Amino acid sequence: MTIGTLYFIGRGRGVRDPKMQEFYIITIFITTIAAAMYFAMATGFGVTEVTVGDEALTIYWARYADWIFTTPLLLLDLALLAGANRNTIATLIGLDVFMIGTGVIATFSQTPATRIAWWGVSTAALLVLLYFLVGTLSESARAKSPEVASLFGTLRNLVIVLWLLYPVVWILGTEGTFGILPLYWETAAFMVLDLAAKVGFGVVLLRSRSVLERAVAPTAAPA
Ligand code: RET
Repeated sequence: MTIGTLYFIGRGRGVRDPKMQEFYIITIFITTIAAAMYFAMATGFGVTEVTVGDEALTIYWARYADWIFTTPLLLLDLALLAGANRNTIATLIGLDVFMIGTGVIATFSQTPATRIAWWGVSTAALLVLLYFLVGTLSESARAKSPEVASLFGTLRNLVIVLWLLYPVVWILGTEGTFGILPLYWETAAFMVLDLAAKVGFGVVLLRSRSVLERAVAPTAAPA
């Protein structure tokens, strides 16, 4: 995450257009927050236990502290690329904070049934959010330019595939209480997902300066 941050800082050097700078600033914050939260988890700060029945679950709560800030920032990157309006941005971020918030309730609930019920609520919010990405946001991206629409399409597909895997890892992992995926493998899976969803996403987004220039160029007023 730190290497990703340094790479994005390097790529952003010399960018003078304030609208273009927004993409770099947002993306740099995403990996900076993640690097800090991973450091917290590695040093034992971001970890606690929750008792479910007679079992003590190890909870890495710093993950959720990371996601509550980084997932809205990822969506903001996508929304700025697509040229979405304020209402669309607010709806997306609202759904996202609701998703992570209810995911936190799921994580700290003390019975398997309530944990799974809140997981269901959170997953439903994720599905509605992805529906907005496919519908409203893709439509705004198409109205920009073919290059912007194509970059948006790549990032949107990356988000759909990766984000859908988070609830799967959660429910199969220790949090789901089914005990299918041991903590070690769950941790490894979240790490790979986090790297791909943050650093991978940022590399693709910031790869082409010319596409970002097109994204921030004012679109012609409709006749
Ligand atoms: C939880 C558990 C409950 C159900 C759902 C979840 C979704 C989490 C997601 C996280 C995305 C994180 C990203 C991080 C960094 O880049 C909270 C695991 C739906 C979608 C993209």
